[in-house]
Amino acid sequence: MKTYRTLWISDVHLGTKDCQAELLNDFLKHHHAQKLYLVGDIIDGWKMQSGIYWKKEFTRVIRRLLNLSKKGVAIDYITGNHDEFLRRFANNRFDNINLYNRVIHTTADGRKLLVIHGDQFDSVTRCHHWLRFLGNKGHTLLMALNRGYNSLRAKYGHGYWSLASFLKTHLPQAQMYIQEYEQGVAHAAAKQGFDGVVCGHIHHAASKRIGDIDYYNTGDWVESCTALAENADGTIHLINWRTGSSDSLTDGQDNKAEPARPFPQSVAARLSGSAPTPPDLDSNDAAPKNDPKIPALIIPG
Ligand SMILES: [Mn+2]
Repeated sequence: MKTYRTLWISDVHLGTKDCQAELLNDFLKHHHAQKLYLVGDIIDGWKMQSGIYWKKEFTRVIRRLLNLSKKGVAIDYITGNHDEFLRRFANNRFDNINLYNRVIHTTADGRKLLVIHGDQFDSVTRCHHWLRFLGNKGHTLLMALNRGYNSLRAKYGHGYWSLASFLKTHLPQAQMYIQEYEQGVAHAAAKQGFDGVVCGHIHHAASKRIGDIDYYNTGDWVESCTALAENADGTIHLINWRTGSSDSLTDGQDNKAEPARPFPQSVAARLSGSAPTPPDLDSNDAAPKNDPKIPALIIPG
């Protein structure tokens, strides 16, 4: 059992076939923290509207979380767009779990991090066609293909191979989307005076520096099975429970500082709030302003 000061997980998507609840239960069994942030899309309310899919493992995840909170683990549930039905209840306490739309975390080394699901930043990317394509039917199809392919692989003794992350690293539009999203989030966090940001939403785990901002993305429990962990000294690293690896911000070649790139003027204007549709960052309880028809499970995996 490893003990941390803080753990962050997001994008579990309980209620969907691709949710890796078994791996998450196993992860929660082996990792302990004083504080646990659930950074949105834990329960997939959107998918449930088109029929309930529920497994015992999903109940086990919920029971485990409730048990942790009873045992004194402070749990903050940050709402996401797939569990946006919870947004109207933000700033309330359920059992021992606090519900927020965004929250500020102060690390042991004194950094102020904005913790937010991240769908609020969808408007900063210009790749909306890509978003729409992979958002609903495209994503469902992709994950079905991925499941079929991996069950074949398992049959012949091969390990898990992610079609989604293959596409993500090979399709320039996907790479562009991720980069614009990360830059947009970092830009907005810097504008508001934060030292860093923890988000999820795009199912692409990261722990890196963008300009002056520490950018952390929790990843997901659909494919990557990743979590962020803060040590007693305030350092934060990624844990990959599928591969068993862990990366810290200060080592590993992926963690080199990335310069904050100049923004297209229209995007910069929106982020600074001078245009009519700034990302919803200034209130704890406002509903998301982006088109709810654009699903948020954008870049799978
Ligand atoms: Mn999301």
